[in-house]
Amino acid sequence: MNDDFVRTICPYCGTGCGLIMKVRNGKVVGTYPDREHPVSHGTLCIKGWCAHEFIHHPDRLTSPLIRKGDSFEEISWEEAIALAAGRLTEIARIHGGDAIGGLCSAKCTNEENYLFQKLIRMAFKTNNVDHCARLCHAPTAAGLARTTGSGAMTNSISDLAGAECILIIGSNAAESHPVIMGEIYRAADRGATVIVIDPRETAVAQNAHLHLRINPGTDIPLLSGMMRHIVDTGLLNTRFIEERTEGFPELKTYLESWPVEKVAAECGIEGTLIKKVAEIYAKAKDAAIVYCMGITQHACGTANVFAISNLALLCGHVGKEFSGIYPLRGQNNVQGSCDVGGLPNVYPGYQSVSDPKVQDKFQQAWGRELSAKPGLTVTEMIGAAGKNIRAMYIMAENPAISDPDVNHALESLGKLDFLIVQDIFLTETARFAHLILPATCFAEKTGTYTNTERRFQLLRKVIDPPGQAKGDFEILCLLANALGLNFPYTHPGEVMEEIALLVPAYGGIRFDRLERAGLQWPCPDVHHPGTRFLHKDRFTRGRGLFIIPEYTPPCERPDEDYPFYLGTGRMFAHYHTGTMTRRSPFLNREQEEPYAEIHPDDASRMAVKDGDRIRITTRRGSIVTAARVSSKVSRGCIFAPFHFTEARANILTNPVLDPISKIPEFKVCAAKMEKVTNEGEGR
Ligand SMILES: Nc1nc2c(c(=O)[nH]1)N[C@H]1C(S)=C(S)[C@@H](COP(=O)(O)OP(=O)(O)OC[C@H]3O[C@@H](n4cnc5c(=O)[nH]c(N)nc54)[C@H](O)[C@@H]3O)O[C@H]1N2
Ligand SMILES: Nc1nc2c(c(=O)[nH]1)N[C@H]1C(S)=C(S)[C@@H](COP(=O)(O)OP(=O)(O)OC[C@H]3O[C@@H](n4cnc5c(=O)[nH]c(N)nc54)[C@H](O)[C@@H]3O)O[C@H]1N2
Ligand code: SF4
Ligand SMILES: [Mo]
Repeated sequence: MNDDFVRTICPYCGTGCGLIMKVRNGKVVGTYPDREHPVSHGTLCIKGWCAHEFIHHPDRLTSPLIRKGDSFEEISWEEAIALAAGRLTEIARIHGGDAIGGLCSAKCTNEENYLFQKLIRMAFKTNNVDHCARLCHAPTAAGLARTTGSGAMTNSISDLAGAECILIIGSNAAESHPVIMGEIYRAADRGATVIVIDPRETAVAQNAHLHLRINPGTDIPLLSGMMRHIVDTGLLNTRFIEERTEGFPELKTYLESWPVEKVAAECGIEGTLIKKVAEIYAKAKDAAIVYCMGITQHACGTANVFAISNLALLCGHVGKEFSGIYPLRGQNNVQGSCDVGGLPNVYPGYQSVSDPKVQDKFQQAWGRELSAKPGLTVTEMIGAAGKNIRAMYIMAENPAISDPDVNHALESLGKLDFLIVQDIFLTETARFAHLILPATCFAEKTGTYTNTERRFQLLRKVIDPPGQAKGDFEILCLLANALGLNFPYTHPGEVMEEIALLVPAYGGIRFDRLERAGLQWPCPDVHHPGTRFLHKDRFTRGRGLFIIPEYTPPCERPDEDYPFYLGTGRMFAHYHTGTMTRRSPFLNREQEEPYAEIHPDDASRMAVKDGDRIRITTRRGSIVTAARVSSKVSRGCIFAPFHFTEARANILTNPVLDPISKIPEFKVCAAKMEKVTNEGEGR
């Protein structure tokens, strides 16, 4: 029997590890690590090893489906595309183009996302296009763009191994980015000090030199206290501040309001420890700050990012090989989907939709009149569904589980005049659709993903799609042409060439240059080797800017009625809304059921034992789940992963938004809990 082996890229997280997929008789039967891959060097995490397991699942969508009452019926592609184009055109004619909203996807390729935003912008003259980056690193994009000029991770993953100090803030990399965690452990083996700032005792924290178990949502006081101590003890990098930054005097004045004693009380951390950590970071020759959702998913998410950027600038720990700011990007292609314009305020390459020169450039290139008005974000579109938004086109997102205050979101989705969902499975969101389009998964398509270190990588087609399923690329071209746009593309490489023409930083990206190790942007021309780290001699915006991080404590704090802090996030075996990992037998065996972690003292007060059922309630709703009694969470705190449809954590979460980036406060809200004694109750 002849097996084929095809090199490709992992479809899960933004690390972008290299996979080798083993094919037998047209089926993928195994996944192996790629030893020659520039990021993963022959390692994978458990999700990567299992990446083939959901591909041939019998639940895969294989035909377009149309809603008939409460069920769905198969229709042909011709009918499906004609219906989609006809209904969208009609709704735009009656209500205007701004009544249409589109969600593109960090799971799809750069080329697919480029086509998606081009389709929405051209066909409906609206900028209502956004995706899950809004729920993720929107504060990073907004924050770092203002302070440095670029919202991306400054350095490469391999640079971590050279740092002397690694400060990990609000990232559970051991479960969320395990291969990057491996790089951090390598640095520790070489003598680096690893410091973790996280309210939970995560696996990352357990293996760190120091763990600051802060009160949820108090990162700004903590980072300000550290900076204050660095300034007071003269450990700041005066030369770097003078030569490369602006705004320091204002920051210095602001820091006066954060004496270490006040910070200690707010964060629940001893002053001596805050000072010690500040000194280790400031004195290190090279130091990295790694952060993730514990920083961004707050109503002060962008201010949190300002605080991180300030700390790095204060010590000159950026713009160097082994020092930098590492926002670990979440989805396999969330860096790329933002880069190629899947956002409501910018065209590809972060070029503002409201800049007349930019608008003119894209009107010329695409040959249509475009809107200068920034569009709505994910949460705004779903909030306006059935009101200003009459129709939505959702490609590879599952907001019915991933959006905050999801009961409310579902009510809105149900009010749309027309909803198209394009997915590989019949998701909870697809159940609300009028039309479902069956797409191909990562193993059935060609294109590029951009990982967290800005590396364009080639995704290779491994096998043919199931049944009638079509690639997102092909579906977008069919729909665009039916809408009267001319999308003549036959291969994603042609789209990449179009992107390269419109975005100077990707000018040198070509498919044939990506074969071996990919290319890291900026890569302005076809001879450029790509860029390993940013801001070397000057920041993208010129000087690095200190911005005062206004502190707002969590919007809901525990009170008599809701005495607990509830936080939500991830666990190692599952991925987001579970569509893929929960259909992977091996991963599902690791964790089959929903659960929430509660502290042993809280458990014993309520006579709850491990595995007992508890009801968690917030001002939005309740879920019933199994208690996992664990001192990983602090007393008075609950942690619930959001992967489980039968106990949706997002029924509970607070939809309050960060005013700058509009990310919801997924990481903190107030909750109460009780033991469920009657099994039939509360389901
Ligand atoms: N297994 C797995 N891996 C994934 C994903 C997945 O679903 N499953 N998703 C991918 C995606 S899209 C993303 S965005 C990343 C997310 O990766 P992470 O951000 O690492 O994951 P989370 O579990 O959301 O949250 C990280 C940590 O933030 C901490 N935290 C909560 N509140 C605070 C706070 O106020 N301050 C601080 N300092 N910390 C806080 C939590 O305790 C938690 O340990 O993971 C990616 N990788
Ligand atoms: N409570 C809480 N909520 C959160 C978070 C949290 O920490 N706490 N984190 C937020 C974050 S950081 C993120 S990134 C979001 C993620 O939220 P979503 O993006 O909504 O979640 P996913 O499950 O990744 O959805 C991807 C969908 O794409 C489908 N799919 C996969 N590959 C393909 C493909 O190639 N083509 C097509 N057409 N479909 C495909 C999958 O089946 C799935 O339905 O969740 C957010 N929600
Ligand atoms: S670390 Fe991320 S990219 Fe690498 S194998 Fe695991 S899920 Fe895939
Ligand atoms: Mo994310």
